Amino acid sequence: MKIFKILGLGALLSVTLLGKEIDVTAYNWGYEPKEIVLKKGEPVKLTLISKEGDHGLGSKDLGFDLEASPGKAQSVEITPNEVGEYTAKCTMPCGSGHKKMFLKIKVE
Ligand SMILES: [Cu+2]
Repeated sequence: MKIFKILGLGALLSVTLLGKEIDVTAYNWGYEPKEIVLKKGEPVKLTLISKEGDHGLGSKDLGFDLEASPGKAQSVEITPNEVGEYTAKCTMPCGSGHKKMFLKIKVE
């Protein structure tokens, strides 16, 4: 019983201190996952990781622009303020599939 309480407290603390974290992995040419869901008013740390090549991930509406290359990830903390469906795109010309790189971001 005691252990469960401690675990519960630990989970609560990490959520309070760190907030939500989402990793997005870019490859030639797309993102994994293809869609993420955020909560309105809830801060989230978004990290872009690249598995191959240089890629970006940006959304003007949500106010971020990340760039990553293998071994060099980049993070940003955002707090979406409006419910809706957004599309983030690759912001770095990265080759023939560049224009097909989209990530759907749903804010609930
Ligand atoms: Cu690109």
